[in-house]
Amino acid sequence: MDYQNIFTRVQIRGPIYWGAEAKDQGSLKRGETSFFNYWLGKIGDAQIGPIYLGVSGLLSLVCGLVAFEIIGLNMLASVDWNLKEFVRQLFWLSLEPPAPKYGLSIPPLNEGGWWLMAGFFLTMSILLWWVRMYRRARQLGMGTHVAWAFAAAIWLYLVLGFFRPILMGSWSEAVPFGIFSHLDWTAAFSIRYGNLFYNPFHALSIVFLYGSALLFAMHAATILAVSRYGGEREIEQIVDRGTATERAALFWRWTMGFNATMESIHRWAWWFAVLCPLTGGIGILLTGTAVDNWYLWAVEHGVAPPYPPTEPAVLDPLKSVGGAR
Ligand code: 07D
Ligand code: 07D
Repeated sequence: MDYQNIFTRVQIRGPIYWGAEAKDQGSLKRGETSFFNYWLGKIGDAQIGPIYLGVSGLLSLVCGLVAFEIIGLNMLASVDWNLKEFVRQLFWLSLEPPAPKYGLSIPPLNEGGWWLMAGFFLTMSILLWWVRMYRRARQLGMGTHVAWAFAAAIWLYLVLGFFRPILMGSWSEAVPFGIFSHLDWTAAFSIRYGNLFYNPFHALSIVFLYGSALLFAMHAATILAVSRYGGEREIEQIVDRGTATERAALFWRWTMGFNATMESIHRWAWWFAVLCPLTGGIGILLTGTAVDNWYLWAVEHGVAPPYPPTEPAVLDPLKSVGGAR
């Protein structure tokens, strides 16, 4: 039978492995519990743990829980503490940022104060989790690539909810906490600033988003296709090109004349993933601060054609008297 290795998972069970020696144990000792799970072994390593719960990890979980509670309880309050309605309307419920009249000041709790507090704790939680990623990698003598990739996502998150609202002078500019409400915010943002498709950084972000998916598919498919020759043992294949690498490389030279290397493909993947939120964050930061209408910006720069001349002329509605800011 032909071995294709798409759904097949080879599950290997050795004795529990405690991991490489770390330089030191950090603020709290690494956990001493470990066990096997058959079903998780179907998609990854069957060994669960030992887990490390350091100070930054613990604080991050606490802050995350506080944010989650604030959001959840506010949502529950918004349906009059009715659990059934809470579940039924969950995706439509939302904790909204303060109204524009409050600017960057601290509003009353039920007029955006809870939103500000939830945002603070969520941000603390995310930043502390970043510290955990960074410190665990250093202790294992690894590079800090994961932490820096995570930082790129945090950059977009901070632009959306912190840096841009501050530049605009109002928390009301930030994203609400809610499943559909944050989608509404996204759609409204695009319309308010003249269609985000004309924002070149949005376009770049999409390039890297689609590019990430393409690279992920190409890389994963290539490695799975040569796993029968040991292709997934990538490190060995970097220092000593085996027959798996030779075949994979030749496949791409045959089909497109050029191949990445066992090492460089990961650099491609890392940069594509990182550049998606990095360019996106630049695009959002420019919106409303430097550029008020991306369509008109595109017309001005010869990217988009202007509307055909009409009588009376089409004016930017936001520049007319009473246009919303
Ligand atoms: C698969 C890894 C697992 C992560 C998951 C997300 C929460 C939220 C809600 C407490 C790929 C866990 C979700 C913790 C709990 C509350 C109220 C990652 C994987 C499963 N979005 N967005 C989603 C966030 C923004 C947009 C889904 C977060 C911007 C669009 C999920 C942020 C804009 C669509 C979600 C954030 C935007 C979504 C699935 C932060 C522009 C969808 C996410 C912190 C970038 C999709 C109903 C996913 C959907 C979706 C979370 C920001 C646009 C709820 C945490 C403001 C157009 N977003 N989003 O799988 O189905 O990510 O929405 O910035 O279509 Mg979003
Ligand atoms: C959200 C980074 C923050 C996340 C963090 C994770 C937790 C969860 C979980 C315990 C995703 C924290 C995690 C708290 C804990 C557990 C389980 C990254 C995030 C730190 N767009 N658009 C993008 C497309 C349109 C709009 C990017 C496509 C319309 C706005 C991406 C289309 C309008 C914004 C993208 C399309 C519009 C974006 C996001 C097509 C709406 C942004 C990249 C085909 C009508 C964001 C510059 C990303 C951005 C963004 C794709 C259309 C609005 C490339 C494909 C025209 C307002 N859009 N978009 O990595 O950066 O997100 O824009 O139509 O802000 Mg868009």
